[in-house]
Amino acid sequence: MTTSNAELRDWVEETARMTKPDRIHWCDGSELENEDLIREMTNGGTLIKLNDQTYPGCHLHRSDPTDVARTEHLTYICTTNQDDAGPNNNWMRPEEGHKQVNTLFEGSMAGRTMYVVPYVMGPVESPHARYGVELTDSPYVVANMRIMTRMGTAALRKIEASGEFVRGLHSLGDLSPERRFIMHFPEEMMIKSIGSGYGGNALLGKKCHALRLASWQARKEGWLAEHMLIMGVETPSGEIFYLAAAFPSACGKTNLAMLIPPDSFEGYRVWTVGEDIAWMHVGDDGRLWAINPEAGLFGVAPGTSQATNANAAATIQQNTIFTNVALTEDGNPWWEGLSENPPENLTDWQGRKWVPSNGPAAHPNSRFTVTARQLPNWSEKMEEPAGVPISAMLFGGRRASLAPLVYQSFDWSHGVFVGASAASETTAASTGQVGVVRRDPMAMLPFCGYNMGDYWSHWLGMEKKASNLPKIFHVNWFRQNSAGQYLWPGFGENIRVLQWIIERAQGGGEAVKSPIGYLPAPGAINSDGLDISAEAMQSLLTIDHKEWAEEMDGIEAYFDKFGDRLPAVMREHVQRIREELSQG
Ligand code: SAT
Ligand code: MN
Repeated sequence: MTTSNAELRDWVEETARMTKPDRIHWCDGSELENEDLIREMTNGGTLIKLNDQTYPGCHLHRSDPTDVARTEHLTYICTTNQDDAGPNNNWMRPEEGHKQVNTLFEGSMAGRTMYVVPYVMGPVESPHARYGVELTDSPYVVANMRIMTRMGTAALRKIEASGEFVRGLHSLGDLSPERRFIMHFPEEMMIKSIGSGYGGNALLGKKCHALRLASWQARKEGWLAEHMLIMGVETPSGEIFYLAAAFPSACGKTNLAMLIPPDSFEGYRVWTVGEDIAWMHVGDDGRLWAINPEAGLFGVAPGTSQATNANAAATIQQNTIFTNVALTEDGNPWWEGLSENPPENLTDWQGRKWVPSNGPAAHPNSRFTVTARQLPNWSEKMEEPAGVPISAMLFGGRRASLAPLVYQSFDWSHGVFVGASAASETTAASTGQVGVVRRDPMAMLPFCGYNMGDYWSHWLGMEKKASNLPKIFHVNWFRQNSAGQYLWPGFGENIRVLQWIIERAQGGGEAVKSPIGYLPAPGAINSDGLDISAEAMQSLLTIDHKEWAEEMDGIEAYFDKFGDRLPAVMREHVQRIREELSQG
């Protein structure tokens, strides 16, 4: 196969001259092609077939032990001006960036096949969909891209018709962290990634295209590309309200998107439209309409179970690729949290007989890849070209202290401030220390493809473009007491918070004004049938003025890094909140 698009053809040939693959394979996305790939990988040992009775169509992949998470320190935005990348990104000049990686790509595919993977991000017929082509020497990447995007012939036809596509070049190289780079060239709509086979580093449609490059494009074109889930909450009246929510990686986005309300919430249902990324455009009605650019789920396995996320648990029972989970002697996948006690004779994520002294059996960032269509609560709106209208946006993270369970911003501008000042404890989704608080504006810190100061200006500017923007909230499911116990039960019970959010977005719901925003009035969060003390509820819904005053210092110091790219109104929010906090 080849293509009528000369630019694509030339680029494939040019790349082959540099990387020297033995073969070139143009992916059509068919079932047959996938079977061939899977067979090749199982024969070659990079995939292990799981028990066909209990996990039909499922496979396990073990990555290189040094290649298990995104590597933010090796991720670059290459722009002509350093200020355009901003203090939130590692930067290189485009010429330098190309030079740095091209030497590594030289002959990197020798002995391997180069796969040409055309893909669409978004429903294929959506006017908001975007196209890309990933050239990769990893069949594992191809199999994952087939699940995560609309990949194959239909995508190629779209590319040929429009002529526009993001170019993504990926090679495993020698998998050495010393020779690993994830380079973005937004001015050329190009990505070059080498030395890693891991999710966000290697499935280029995801974070590299749908967030870093798309955010750059979205700013130019007046829309938003965000690290947000999209969920529909159906209320007993049958109406469905769509929410978008941004949390840093591994902070429960997947669980929230698939929430199952407790029995006492009769008539409530949650529909999943997306669990990681939202592209939002202003509709004719002045509202923000969101599509999910992805087609699959790339979720964290540990902690996923019938009890915590029955929808995900059911979804990953078939046709799923597991990465870096443990293996039972019956050929089933296993991870911490799947069952209370680990089964006997486990093989750990590195293929060794598991002994507790070696640490967890499954890697803390082990993952499952599966088509969203298998979700019991799959929303058919996921295929809707126009997307869904968003009523409310949620920002949040993991905060053991400080942030209350929920609060509402006063208006759009204040909501942008709330998102911009969000912080969270770090998780295993990225290499580096786990559990330290870092600012993660809009959960986009690792994914914003340009200067965050400009990004906030762009967010603020949406007010001029849209007459009916969503209401903005902040949530924190992870508040702890002094003994380190979680105060809020989380999971399905989070519907209680969503209920208040939906009421507020409709202009109802009881609230009290505080310096940081509207807090739920006492009793406004439905706690019927919930085993929670009045004291716990109170600490979840009150703010400590002294702690918040310190937080304002931290926020201001963070904002200072953005110099004159920081929109002035952000400092005004800090000032106002400070003054109100000091008034008691
Ligand atoms: O590996 S990914 O970047 O796709 C997952 C995540 O960190 O959110
Ligand atoms: Mn994510």
